[in-house]
Amino acid sequence: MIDLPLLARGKVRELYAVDDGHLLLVASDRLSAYDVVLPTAVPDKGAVLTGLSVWWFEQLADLVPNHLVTARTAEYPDSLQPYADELRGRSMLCRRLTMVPVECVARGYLTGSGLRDYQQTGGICGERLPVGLQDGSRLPATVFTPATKAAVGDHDENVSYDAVVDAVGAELAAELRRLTLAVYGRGSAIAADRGILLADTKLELGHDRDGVLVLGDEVLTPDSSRFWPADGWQPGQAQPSFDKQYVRDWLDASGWDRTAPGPELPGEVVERSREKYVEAYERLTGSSFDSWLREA
Ligand code: PZK
Repeated sequence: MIDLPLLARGKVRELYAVDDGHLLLVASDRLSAYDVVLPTAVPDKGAVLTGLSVWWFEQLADLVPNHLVTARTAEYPDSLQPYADELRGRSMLCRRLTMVPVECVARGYLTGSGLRDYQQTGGICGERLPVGLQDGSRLPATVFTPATKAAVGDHDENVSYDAVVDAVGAELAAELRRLTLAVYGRGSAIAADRGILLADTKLELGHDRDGVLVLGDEVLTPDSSRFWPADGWQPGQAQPSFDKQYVRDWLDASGWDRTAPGPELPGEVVERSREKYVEAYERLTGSSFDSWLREA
């Protein structure tokens, strides 16, 4: 147990206060499927997602500064040293930001809440789209589809660009859109080189004490983005998820009604799922996952 003030708790992550200017973001090995956090953890999932985030922050550093101070536990403050073994590989010491109250999403492909909006309105977040698009279709151009955080347990609500302008002003809204599209562009280009499609991604940005807009949270992980194997891409149906498909297939076959708590996963499903997360790390970064654990 980490005896620090808990600032926020997500479905599978926790955020602790370290001191005035710093936070600790801790990724658990929990996994959510069909919006339910499953009772069985996937060993190393939290470390894979943290290692991926740290790697992506480096790949994006010329586009946008980020909140990462260090993910090396040896460099953590003395107050965290009692927890070093528990935190190694799956935590990031971050600068405290004032978060912008907008979930910044970029979509290059149509699926999920974007598909639902499209089917109901012919567009997403007020942006019209061509007729005839299907689940998984490539969009004619990447779209910024902002959302606002809903109450705990609820889904974020897609909002129009004008609503973002009303909430944060025209200047910041334009900067959020520019940075979100730039991050998606860089991320999708790198992923495509490795045979992976980046369907969409969600960013959180905040201002540091100097008023500079900074990328926060985790970035371009399988929990904040949809990654699809490029070779299986076929619009007109749900695309297989790079990381979670094996778990979803097993859950579908199990007869589970998708209500909490969800079934325990068998060992082979856990092991296969762990392998997919590690494979995602290694394919994207070109480095071994073990090297990440040694580095942290
Ligand atoms: C912050 N979240 C979302 C993430 C959770 C909740 N650097 C920062 N400074 C201030 N606030 C945040 C961050 C970051 N990142 C992020 N909420 C606040 C969130 C992870 C787990 F429970």
